[in-house]
Amino acid sequence: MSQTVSDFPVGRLHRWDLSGFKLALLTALTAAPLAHADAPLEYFLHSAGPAATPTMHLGWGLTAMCVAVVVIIAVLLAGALMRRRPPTAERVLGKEGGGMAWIYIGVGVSTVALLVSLFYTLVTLEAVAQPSLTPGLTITVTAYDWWWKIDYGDDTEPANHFATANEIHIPVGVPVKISLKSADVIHAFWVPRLAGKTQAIPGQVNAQWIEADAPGVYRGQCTQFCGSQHAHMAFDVIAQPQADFDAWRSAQVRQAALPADGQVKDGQKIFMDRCAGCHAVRGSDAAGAQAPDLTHVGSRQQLAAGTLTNTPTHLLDWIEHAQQIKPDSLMPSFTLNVQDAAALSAYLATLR
Ligand code: HEC
Ligand SMILES: [Cu+2]
Repeated sequence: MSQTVSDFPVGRLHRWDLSGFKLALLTALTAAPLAHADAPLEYFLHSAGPAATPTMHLGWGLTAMCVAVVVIIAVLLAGALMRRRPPTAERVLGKEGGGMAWIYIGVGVSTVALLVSLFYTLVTLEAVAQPSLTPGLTITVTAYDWWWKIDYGDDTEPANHFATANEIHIPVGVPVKISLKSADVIHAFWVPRLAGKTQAIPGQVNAQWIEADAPGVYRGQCTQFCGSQHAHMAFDVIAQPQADFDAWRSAQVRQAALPADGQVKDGQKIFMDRCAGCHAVRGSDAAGAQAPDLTHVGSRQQLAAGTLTNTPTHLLDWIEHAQQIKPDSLMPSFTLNVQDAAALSAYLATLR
């Protein structure tokens, strides 16, 4: 039997379209977390280290339980709404029976579900409290309005002590202890893929540990509202193979080179006049302590706590327009003539 165009089941075609759409939506929803497995963002649905994995499993588990509760209640509610009832005249109060059973079931299931989630939460807290190995490396992180100071080593070992800003390097597969302080107000340190949140409280030293399973850049963010630029208080954790980490560390320990040529010398003079009160450059007389250490600023990927990518243009933009780029930040905007801007840029370019 031949089929003409008008016989074609349009209705069914329509339904096919819809199910294709649903399939695409479902695929997108389930694939999204996988596609983002390597995203360098605050992507908390895929953990990247043992301090975060138990918490992530707990999160998925509690979410699944909540979804199950909502679905079961929705089904029961739909069943109750669609159930046939006797005519009004025949309804007798209290005689139907069976109602109490649902109450016992509801209270019983809720009690079990809450106890299981309490127990699971306690087990998770215990699992992430301490790393399995004693951390070989301690990094002191101090939160400032609105940036992060990162200290490696301390004054007991001046030769190995250096400070950087908004960029934490760690070796892969090694637990690292974070000693957390605040210089002003309460902030919170959070690298979603590596560990839970920890507050940075003035006058107190809190501890957290992080460990990355694989090399990569893991984004962190202040998660306690700390003033107008709270949202621009990000940082990167860069996990590297041990050899790369050691190379990075020995490059950071080095002091800045002495300026050789004329323009760089002019730039350094401008820096000493206008910047050194706040910023330090090790190997020079600049020893300001209330702003990021700039000894190796050129080696960093971001400027001003994740606000700008670190390029020579952005660097000069930042110096001339800090108050427009990050209003209220504790760095003033500077007016520089073309010559001074070029000299300062030339000097800063040597700090890498
Ligand atoms: C009054 C103190 C002060 C002075 C003076 C000052 N800065 Fe800053 N600077 C800061 C603070 C505070 C920050 C951190 C701002 C933030 O991210 O919120 C900063 C950030 C920076 C950064 C970004 C560093 C990073 O790793 O993110 C650069 C580069 C910089 N300043 C360069 C300069 C230069 C060059 C001068 C002189 C022309 C200068 N600053 C003068 C306080 C100062
Ligand atoms: Cu903050």
